[in-house]
Amino acid sequence: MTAAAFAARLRGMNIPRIRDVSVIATEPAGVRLVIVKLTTDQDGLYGYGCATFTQRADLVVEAVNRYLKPLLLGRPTDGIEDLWQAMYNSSYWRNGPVLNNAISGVDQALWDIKGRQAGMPVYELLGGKCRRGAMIYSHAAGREIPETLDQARKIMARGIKAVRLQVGVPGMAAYGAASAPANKSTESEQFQDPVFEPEPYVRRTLALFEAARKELGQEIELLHDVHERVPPRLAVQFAKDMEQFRIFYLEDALSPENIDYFRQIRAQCATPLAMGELFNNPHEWTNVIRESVIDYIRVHVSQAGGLTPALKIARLAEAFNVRTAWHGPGDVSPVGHCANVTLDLVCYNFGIQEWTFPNDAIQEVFSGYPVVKDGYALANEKPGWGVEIDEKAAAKYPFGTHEHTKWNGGWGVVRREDGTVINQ
Ligand code: GCO
Ligand code: MG
Repeated sequence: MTAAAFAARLRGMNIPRIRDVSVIATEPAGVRLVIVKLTTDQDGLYGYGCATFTQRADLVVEAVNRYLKPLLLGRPTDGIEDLWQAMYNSSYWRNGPVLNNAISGVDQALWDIKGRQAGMPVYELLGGKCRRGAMIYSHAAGREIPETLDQARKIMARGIKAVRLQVGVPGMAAYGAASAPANKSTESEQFQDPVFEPEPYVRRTLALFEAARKELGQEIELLHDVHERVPPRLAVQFAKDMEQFRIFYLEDALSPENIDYFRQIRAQCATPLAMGELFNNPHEWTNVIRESVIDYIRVHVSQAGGLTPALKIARLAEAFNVRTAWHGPGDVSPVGHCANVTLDLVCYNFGIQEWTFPNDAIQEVFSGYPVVKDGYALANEKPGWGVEIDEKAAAKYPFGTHEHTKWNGGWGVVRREDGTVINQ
């Protein structure tokens, strides 16, 4: 569009209204992604938002179609905060993962529309960049320690400056790493599930970081994700034992139910702590930020309800010297990764950005996946998020069998040796 056309567009721009709300449900990389598309009454003006809660993706699709769509049709798109509050309060009960993700899809699409209208990337609407790129980290995982370290070397060879290390525990389920087939806990049917024991996992992880520092050196930034799988008392000791390796951060040392224990970890060691991907409720992130008992807030942006609340979280965190490290695994859509990078670039208290590189199928469905150069993720310079979605291609990757409905699918049931289900 010519500059004159833009200028004409900007002067007395008439306010678009929502003509359609649709959902793109696709899994080009075998992980279920949910994107909301808002189409306005102005020709060619639409926006996309990430609403990905991969374990209950179908429910998010229903929440958008059955509740948010009727609420929003015909509404003007210009008041983003106003619409966000209306959606958030319209269910009376709130702060749950399904509705928050549905709201995020609409919220991020409204920001995309605003950027497309203005002819600017969303980061410009938020005041522009305060860094040229966002330092990323990538995942290295293996069944055995040498395998994890080999993966880490490959990541470092690509100029990436930070690596998350995870390793399997022989004979046990160790989420986030390739594990040997986990032994079944007992002969009785009820307890026939993979076993995970915290102490062997902790010993194994300490050995992993011992070897990593010896073989990879001191410069590389190392991270680890506990996935809230050890009892709080052990988490305190584990964080203390990890201090010697001077890691970038230890993530999810506690489950959301046990975040008060962060005070004890904080009082006993200097290991940097990250938490937040499982948070839904403002009281979860507000308390750990206000007390500065963590160093990095790791919220899954769509889980908090989108860009609008994430901006509030980032600003709150800045006041308490907590830095951002937005959740960025494979179960965040390319639109969500753009929202992450936007936040990374505009917020002063950026920490690090978890990164997932797209496979060919993702690139076939989504254009505009943020580019990584020398270990830094760069924003799209196109209006809005800068993402376009080929919906025909997306339809080639429909939601497959619901592994999340299988007893040991997705985030399956894992038990202690004695048969107790592990959730923290
Ligand atoms: C991370 C997360 C993932 C989650 C996954 C769950 O830090 O990237 O912990 O490993 O387990 O996003 O669906
Ligand atoms: Mg995690």
